[in-house]
Amino acid sequence: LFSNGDLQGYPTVVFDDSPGLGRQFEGIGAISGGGATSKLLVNYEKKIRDEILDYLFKPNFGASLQIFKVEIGGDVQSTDGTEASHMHNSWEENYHRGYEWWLMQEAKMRNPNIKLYALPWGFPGWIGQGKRDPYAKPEITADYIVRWINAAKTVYNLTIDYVGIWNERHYDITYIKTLRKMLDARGFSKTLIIAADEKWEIASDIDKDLDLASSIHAIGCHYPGTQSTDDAQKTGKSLWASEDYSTFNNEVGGGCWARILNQNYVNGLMTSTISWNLIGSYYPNLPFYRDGLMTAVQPWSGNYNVTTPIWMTAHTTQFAPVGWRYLSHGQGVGKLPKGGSYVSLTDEAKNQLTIVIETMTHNHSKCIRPGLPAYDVSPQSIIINLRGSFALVPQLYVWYSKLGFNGVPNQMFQQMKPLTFKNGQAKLTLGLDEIYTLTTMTTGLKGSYPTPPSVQPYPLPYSDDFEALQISQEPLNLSPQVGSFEIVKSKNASHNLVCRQTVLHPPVKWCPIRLSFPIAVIGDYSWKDIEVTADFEIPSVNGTNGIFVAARVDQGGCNVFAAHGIYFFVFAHDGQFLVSNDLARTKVLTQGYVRYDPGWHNISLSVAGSQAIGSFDGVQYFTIKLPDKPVNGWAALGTDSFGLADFDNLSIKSAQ
Ligand code: 147
Repeated sequence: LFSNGDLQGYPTVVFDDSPGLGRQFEGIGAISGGGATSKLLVNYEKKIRDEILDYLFKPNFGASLQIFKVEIGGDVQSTDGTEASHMHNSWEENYHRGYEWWLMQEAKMRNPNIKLYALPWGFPGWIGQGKRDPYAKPEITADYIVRWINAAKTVYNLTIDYVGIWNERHYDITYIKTLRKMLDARGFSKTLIIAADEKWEIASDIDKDLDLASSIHAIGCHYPGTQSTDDAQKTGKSLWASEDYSTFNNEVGGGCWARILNQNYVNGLMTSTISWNLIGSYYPNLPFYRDGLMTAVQPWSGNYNVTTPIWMTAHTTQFAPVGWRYLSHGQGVGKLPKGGSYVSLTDEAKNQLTIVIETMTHNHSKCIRPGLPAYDVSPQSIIINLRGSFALVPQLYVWYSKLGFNGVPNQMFQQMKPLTFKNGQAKLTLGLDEIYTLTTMTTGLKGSYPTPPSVQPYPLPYSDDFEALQISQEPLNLSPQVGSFEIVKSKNASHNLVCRQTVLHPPVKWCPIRLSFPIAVIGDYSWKDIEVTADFEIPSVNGTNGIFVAARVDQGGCNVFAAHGIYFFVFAHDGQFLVSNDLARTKVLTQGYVRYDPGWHNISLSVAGSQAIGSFDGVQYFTIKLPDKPVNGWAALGTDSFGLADFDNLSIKSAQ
C-alpha cells in the first residue's frame, strides 16, 4: 500500500470533474485602440515588427492571444489619439484607413483561430443626423457598424466574432436590438453582441426583456475588480471583463494581470478577460504610457520591450484553448489556504487538464483601478489531489514564473521538472508573487528573438514628403490627437502625395470634453529648441480657416485642448497670422498679416531658448521673446477648425 506519510499535515486542494464542470472558457485577449495605442508599431521595419507580432499573437510562442479587440475608428480622440473612421462623411466609404485592418490580418495570419472583437469609442459627426447622439437614428448607426463588419469580410476575409455598442458610454436597448436584427439580415448571425462595455447594470434590462436577452451573447464589464453582481450571474449570460488591466507594465503590472486572469473567474465567473492595451505603441507622455502587455515606442531604433504581462498571459493561453471548461468551484477553482488562487480547465473529452495557480501579494499586484482590498498571502505547501477523470494522471508538466522585486531578477515562464503523482497526490511548495501552470499539455514554448536594438533619440533632422505611403494611409510618426490625417493625391504634380486633415465636422465625442482644433503631434517630448517647417494648402471647397505648426506642445490625449506650447497659426481668408502660447489661442503672443494667396505655402517656426522666429513663404514675420513655459514638448501641425487642409514636406530640425 502506498504510504503518503510525507504528504501529511499539508492542506489538500482537490481537482475533480466528477461533481460537474463550471463555465466555458472564452479566451484571453487584448485591445488595439481606444485609441491609437498601436500608432508607432506600423513604422517598425518588417523584420522587427514581425518579432513583436509573434510575441503577441503566435500560438505557443509568447502571449498567444485568443481574442483580439480593435477600435472601430470614429475620427475621435479615444485616449492616446484618434483612429480614422471608414466613413468620415455619409457619402463616402473607405476600408484602407488606419492600421487596425492590417493588425487584424497579422493576428489572423499567425493564429487563424483568434477571435476578433470590434467596438466604437466615438462616431463621425454625421451619425445622428443633426443630433450628436449615435442612438438618434438607430438604423443609421447600425448600418455604419455593419458596413465595417461586412468590409472586414469582403475586403480582408476577416470574420468579426464579436461586436460591442459604445465604449463606456450609455447603451440604448432599441439600438442593440436594431444592430442584432441588421447583423442577422445581412448574413452576420454569428457575429455576437457584447454589451455594454461599462459596468454590469445592463443585467437588469436583460432580465426584463427576452428580446434584449437574446440579442446579447455576453455582458462585458470594464475594470470589474474581479467581481460580478448576482444580477449579472443570474442572467445566465457569459460574463466578460471586456476591458481590464491598464496598468504600467512593470512587475506590479505583471502581478495585476496574473491575479485578475485567475480571479476574474474565481470571484466573478468571468470567462474572458481583455487587456487595455495590446501594446503600448504611443509616444511617452501621452496618457497611460506603457499600459500594454508590452511596449514598442521606437520605430526609428527598433527597440521594444517584452514585459512580464506577456509571460503571465502565456501561463493560461498556451495551455487552455477557447472552448475548454473550467472545473467547478471547490473542485479545481478557488482560493488557496494561505492566499492566492487557482483555476483549472479541461477539454471536452476530459483528456487534458491545465491548472493555473497564482500567489500575487497585495502590493505587488495592484491594478490601476478599482482599489484592491487588503489581503494576505504567505508561503505555503499544498497537496494537489487529482480525482475523477484525472485520478490516474501520472505527472503534470510545470511552467513557472516569479516576479522579481527589490533587485531580484524576474524568472519568467520557465519549464521545470514535471510533478509526479502517487495515488493522485503530489506536494507543491509555493512562494510569493509566483505563478505555476501544471498541465498535461505538451504545447508550451518560451519564444525568443535576439535582444532588440538599443534605444536611440528621435532622429534629427527629420523630414517626410509622404511619398513612401499609400493613398488613404495615416502618416507615420505624426500622431493625430484631434481630427484624422491621411494621405491623398494632390492636384499639384510637384506635391503628389500629401497629408490631409479630413474631418469636416465635430465628431460624436468619447472624451468628456469637446475637442476642436485638429492636431497631430510628432517627435520627442523632451525637445526644447526645434524648428518645424511644412508646406500647406487649404482647399477652397470644405477648407479650414487656417493651419498651424507648433513646438513644445505639452499635452495630448483627452486633455490636448488644454495643451500649451508655441503655436504659429495662419488664416486663409485674410492672411492673418497669430502666435499663441496655447492651442486654444487664449494666450496670444503676437499677431499680424502675411501675404496670402490661394495655393501652396510654406510655414516655419523656430524656437530656441526664449526666442521664437516665424517665417511664411520665406519671409520672416516675427521674432518674439517667449514665456517660460512650456520648456519642452512635441512638434505638431494642425488646423484651427474642422475642415480640409493639406500638408507636405514636413521637416523638423534642431534650432540650437
Ligand atoms: C478606459 C478606456 O476605455 C480606454 O480607452 C483607456 O482610456 C483606459 C485607460 O485606463 O480607460 O476608460 C476608463 C477611464 C476611466 C475609468 C475607467 C475606464 N475610471 O475612472 O474608472
